This record gives sequence, C-alpha cells and structure tokens, in this order.
Amino acid sequence: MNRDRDQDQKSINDQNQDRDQKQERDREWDFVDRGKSYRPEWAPAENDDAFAVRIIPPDNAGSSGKKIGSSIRRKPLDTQEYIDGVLSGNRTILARAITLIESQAPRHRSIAADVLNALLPKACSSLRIGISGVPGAGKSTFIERFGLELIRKGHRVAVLAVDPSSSLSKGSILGDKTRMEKLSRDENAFIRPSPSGGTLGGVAAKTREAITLCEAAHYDVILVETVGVGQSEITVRSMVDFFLLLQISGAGDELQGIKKGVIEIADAILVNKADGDNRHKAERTRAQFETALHYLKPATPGWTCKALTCSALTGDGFPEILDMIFHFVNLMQQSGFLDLRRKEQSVQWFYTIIEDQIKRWFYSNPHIRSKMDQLRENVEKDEIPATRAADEIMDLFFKIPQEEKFEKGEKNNG
Ligand SMILES: Nc1nc2c(ncn2[C@@H]2O[C@H](COP(=O)(O)OP(=O)(O)OP(=O)(O)O)[C@@H](O)[C@H]2O)c(=O)[nH]1
Ligand SMILES: [Mg+2]
Repeated sequence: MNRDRDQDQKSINDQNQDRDQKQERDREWDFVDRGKSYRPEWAPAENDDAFAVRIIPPDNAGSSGKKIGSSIRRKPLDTQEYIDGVLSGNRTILARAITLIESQAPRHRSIAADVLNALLPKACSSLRIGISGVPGAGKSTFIERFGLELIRKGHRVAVLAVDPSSSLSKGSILGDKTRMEKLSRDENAFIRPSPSGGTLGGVAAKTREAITLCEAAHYDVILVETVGVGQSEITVRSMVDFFLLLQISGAGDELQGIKKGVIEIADAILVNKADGDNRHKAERTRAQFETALHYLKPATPGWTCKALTCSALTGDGFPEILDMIFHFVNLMQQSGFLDLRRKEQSVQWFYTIIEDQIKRWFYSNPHIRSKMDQLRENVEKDEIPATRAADEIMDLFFKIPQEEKFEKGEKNNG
C-alpha cells in the first residue's frame, strides 16, 4: 500500500520535475539567440583557452529568443539591475540574484557581495518560520495551504528549502513547485527550490543570504523547509524565529524513532493528517507529545512548545496554528527575545561566513591541494599517522607566501 503510494508519488514527482525543468530551460533560452553556440556564464574566467565547452541552444525551445546587441549569451545583469530588480519585487530577478549568491565562481563573488551589501539595509522586517517533517509528513501540502492563508491575511510569502540531500534525490522541491501549484501561481508568493550540491554548511550559509534577498523584495513571511534528517533542522533553527515540526501518527509507540533533539528545537509540533478515520489516532499522538513536552526544556525561553493537530488537506486546525504563531510573535516582541535571538543569529552567521571562507581559501590553494593528494595516499597506506600528515599540511600553509595563498580572483572578493 505504502509502496504503491510511494511509486505513484515518485512518478508524479518525475513528471512534475520534467515539466519544471523544461520551463526553467525555456526561461534560460529566452535570453539567447537560438542556433548559435555560446560560452556558458559559469565557465571559469581564468581558464579561457583550456575551457572548451560551448552551449548550443535547442531548436525546439520556442521562438522567443532575444538578441541582446551582438551578444548571444543570457543577458547579464549589472549590480544596479540586480538591486533595483529585487527591490521592485521582480521575481525573475530575485531568482537570478539568489543564483548569483549561490554561485561558486570567484568572479561572481564580488558582485554578489555588492548586491547583498546594498540590499541588507533595505530588508523588510519579516517573520521567519522553519518547517520540518519526515518525507511524506505533508510539508508541501501544508506549505501550500499555510502560504495561501497568510497571503489572504495580507502577507507576502517566500518559501526556501534547505535540503542538502536533494542533489541525490534530484530535488523533490522542483516537483513541489508544481505541487504547490496555487501558491506558486500567486503573485504574492515566491518559491525557491533547494540549492543543489555542496555541504550542509555551505547550503545553509546561502539560504541565510537568500532570506535577506527575499526580505529586500518585501516578502514579510519566509518559510524555510527542511527534511527531517537531524543536522539540517539545527541549522534552520539558527536562522528562524519559530520552528514548526510536522508529525504524523503511526503504529505502535508514537514517540519511538523520533529524535529527541528535533523535538527539543521545536516551538510547535503539528500532528498532520488529522482527518477522516485518522482523526482519533492523531489526537492520541498529540496528547502523547503534549505529555512528553513537559519533560523537555523549551526551545524558546518563555514559550512552552505546543502540540496541535491539523489537516493540510481540509484546513482543520489552521486558524489555531496562525493564532498561535502571531501570539508567539507578540509575546516575544514584548519580552525582547525576538530581537535578542536575531542578534545572536547574526553573530552566528558572521562566524559561519568566516569558517566557510577559510575552508574555501584553504582547499582551493594549489599547493595545499597537491600536497593533500600525496598525504592522503600516505595516510591511506598507513605510511604516516593522520596527525603528522595534518601537521605537515598546516606547516606548508604557513610557509606559503601571502600573495600565493589565494587563488586568482579570490582575494578581497568577500
Ligand atoms: N489525509 C491527508 N493526507 C495528506 C495531508 N497532508 C498531506 N497529505 C498527503 O500525504 C502525501 C505526502 O504529502 P506531501 O505534502 O507531499 O509531503 P512532504 O512532507 O512534502 O513529502 P516530501 O516532499 O517527500 O518530504 C500526499 O499524498 C498528500 O496528499 C493531510 O492533512 N491529510
Ligand atoms: Mg515535499
């Protein structure tokens, strides 16, 4: 039964994903002159002759290709165009600005930093909500309804995803964009698929920056979705005001198998799918959570984690959820804790950025890279202990002359 459902879901996901990817491709080709090949935007700048890849736009991708001057590339935007576009709430430019900050190419970093620095003071004050739950808990269905409810109340809603595993599962949120069909069509909503690839740390740092861009585009509620796998929840907790954990009732002991750590960081636990025959079971699960919560330290001082039931399918429980969140915001604004949490999060962000940059500089240095390959082999073959190999690498790093420590284009580029 579950397998059938999973397979159906998988095939719907695949179809949605294909459709989404085609739309995405069509948008990409809107900026090029069809029939002519061009050098991709992501080609390494410092590798001009060695990099042989050229892209030939497909003939069947529609006929809306635009020739921009004599250029046959996707029209690049300058810093001011990014800034103006985001501030005016242009969703296409917002999406491109997020792609820019996610870019690993050194030459994109300086413009990304300029765009971010200009937009940071313009970011509107928003409510940031983390939403987590195991696959199939109903996150997409929940976000679709929840987002539309918020828009009905006059908010503008952005949905971002932190899911480092999505590069393996081919990014289910791409399919989600069509699954959250009403929400993605609403002009007051913006849905961003998860960044692909990279470590969780890197992905999370970019998500934090993407939040700022969305706030500059006047989205005043930011929903950050994560799949319930542990580490990503902790990371998302460090960038949101309120953290929602979606649960479903299962057979046997409901609390078994749910990581205590994830419950400990939640401000509310929602037992979803409380509809039809499942209603009583969901209520029992909710009561069990409520009991368990008495024994846990609250994630937010001055707030007791709530356990509620809801149905993302019928909308039951949604008015209570919205009331609860706005009550939380009022309380935390009065106590000053919301402000305090934001300040702590900014400091944490500061450290994360430094750590990311140190790592990037370190591992991209050609001296380090070649020595690393050799030492890794030595360690693998038990020729030298790992501690000595690490010491050798650090010694080498300190001996590299300052001007050779950074790759071309890396230094001063933020
Ligand atoms: N009966 C019932 N079904 C629901 C409810 N919410 C979601 N579902 C169903 O549960 C299935 C999974 O829902 P999704 O919203 O895709 O779940 P998800 O958490 O986003 O799943 P992943 O993206 O795979 O992590 C779908 O078939 C939904 O229709 C609900 O409140 N009641
Ligand atoms: Mg989903």
